[in-house]
Amino acid sequence: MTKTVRLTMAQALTRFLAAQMTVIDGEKLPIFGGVWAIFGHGNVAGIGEALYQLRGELPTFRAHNEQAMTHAAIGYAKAHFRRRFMAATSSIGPGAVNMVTAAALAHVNRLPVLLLPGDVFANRLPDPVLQQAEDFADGTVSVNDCFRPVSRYFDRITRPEQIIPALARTMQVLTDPAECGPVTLSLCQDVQAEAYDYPERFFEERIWQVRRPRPDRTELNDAVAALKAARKPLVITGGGVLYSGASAELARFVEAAGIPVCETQGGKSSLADSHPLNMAAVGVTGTTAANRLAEEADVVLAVGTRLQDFTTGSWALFQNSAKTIIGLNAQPFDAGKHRALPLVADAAEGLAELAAGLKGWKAPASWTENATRGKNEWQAAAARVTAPTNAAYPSDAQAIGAVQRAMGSGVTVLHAAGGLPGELHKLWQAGAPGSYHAEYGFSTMGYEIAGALGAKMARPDQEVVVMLGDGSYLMLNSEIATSVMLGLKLTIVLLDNRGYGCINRLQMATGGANFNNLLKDARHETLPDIDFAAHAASLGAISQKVSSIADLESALATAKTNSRTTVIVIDTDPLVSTEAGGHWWDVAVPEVSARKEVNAARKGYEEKRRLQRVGD
Ligand SMILES: Cc1ncc(C[n+]2csc(CCOP(=O)(O)OP(=O)(O)O)c2C)c(N)n1
Ligand SMILES: [Mg+2]
Repeated sequence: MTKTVRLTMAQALTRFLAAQMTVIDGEKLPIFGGVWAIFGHGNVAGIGEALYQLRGELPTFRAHNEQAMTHAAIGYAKAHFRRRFMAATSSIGPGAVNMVTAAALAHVNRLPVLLLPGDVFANRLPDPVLQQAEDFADGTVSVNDCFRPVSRYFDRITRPEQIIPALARTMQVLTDPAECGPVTLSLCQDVQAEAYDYPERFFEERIWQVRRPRPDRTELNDAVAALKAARKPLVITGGGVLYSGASAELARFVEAAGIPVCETQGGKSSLADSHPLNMAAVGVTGTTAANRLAEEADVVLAVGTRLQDFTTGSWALFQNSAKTIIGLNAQPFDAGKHRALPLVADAAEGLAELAAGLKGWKAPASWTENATRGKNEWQAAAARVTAPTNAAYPSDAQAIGAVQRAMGSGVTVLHAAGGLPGELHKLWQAGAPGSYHAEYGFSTMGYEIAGALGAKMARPDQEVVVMLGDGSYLMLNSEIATSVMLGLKLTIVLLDNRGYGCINRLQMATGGANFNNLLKDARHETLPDIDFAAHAASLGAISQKVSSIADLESALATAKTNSRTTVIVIDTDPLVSTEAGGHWWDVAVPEVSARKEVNAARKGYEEKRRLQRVGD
């Protein structure tokens, strides 16, 4: 006879989550770091009661906004290289759909998070329950169907025993390097509270380890042959390198073969910035060192990258018409992009086997030397734009220089949207793998502070430095209060350029009038003069506004010694960005317009579009 235990579906769900473990550096740990929760009628009585029972083993954390708490869960998973993750539970209706943006963020970035929104009554008796949307034609639709396109796996739990297969599938998706992404289990609120006789074995402890698929022999032979024929090989590293923990294999591989490396936003810090073969950022926000090589490269080994448009310069960067791309990726969808030779494998395993296959083969010395020269030139250019200044309104680059000088490369720097991602991608000198935490897959304004809270939970002993603009701060700052409440200190550097600076620059570059981006160019009765330092202080942070780069550096030195979240605000210039490096990005310019600036921009646009590769 199967031994069973009578539990509600929510009690079974939480018990199961608490029993899932992983091993990191020899230490056995719960794979779920906890559950973020904002309660409402859709989850307080069901999952709320269950979480209370398990609060010792599966901690619950309260936040101020469902999107933000999901950002925190995602930041946690990313900072743990997807080895550990969190769940987030909301009520039904607005609480649930507040998580949809964050679900999309996790989906795009291939990051694991378990979403547990409450849903309408499965028994339909109270219909329409408070916050239920009514579809006139389809009784099975609820607002939680919005999660479907942004979940790797979606299920609606309408009977208590359904949670058994649903949780098995959940763990597959969350722990699989190829499938990894958000899972949504939409929990009908009556079913959360319904009991069932669950088999005891369902709650036995399980240990999950990273799966490391090795390459297929034919694919490996083809990739080795392509590399051996290369005269101008280049490696691009994406987030998959970090998630695989493949940095040491990467270094061994490129050092043995003398192949230069460049990094996507997600892949930055795969190698330390100081590594002589690291040309650093590639693409639209790339360095001249990386982009010059990318233009000429004849074999491009793309490791763990989605090859999104910022990496490929909207597919106009790699100009060598005879090039071959090798797609080393755990996910076949990515491995075969752009007619690549697919090499479906874990990054570390794939690199090790490629290194073995190359056996002493080396790239032509002139190509490697050319790369080193380019790196030196780039470093000189970067030093110029990040140097200290007395300017009243410093540039983002100058603020980055100050943060780098004050904090060094040992901190985790985190960012997501605005002008900073491009500047940091080009200019930040990353240290250890994962010390550069960019959410640039979805580039969500408002990821920064909440995501950093999750990153700090994952790495409590590290300084987590958030860099963000006034726009991102205003969009979602509430978790400053949570960081203070939980004693999770963040150092937040807020660059106030009084508006959406980067979009204003993009608007001008596409021939547009300055319109609706900077506050001064938006419809107003009174020009806002927002006191960010006072705002942050009201949420419990230590805060300060500084008026120079030198003051920023000394405020950061003090922030290092603070034990509470610290917000430092500095006014910056909205019009300046780093000219060195970079590449064209495809942003469609109107074909007809009454503005002559738009017409001129369209002409330039059409010329650039000719560089886009067609069919490869
Ligand atoms: C949620 C969201 N809405 C809109 C955008 C489009 N967007 C990208 S950057 C940006 C402006 C960001 O302003 P701010 O944070 O002040 O940074 P700045 O551009 O001034 O450096 C906007 C509106 C986005 N990325 N995310
Ligand atoms: Mg701004």
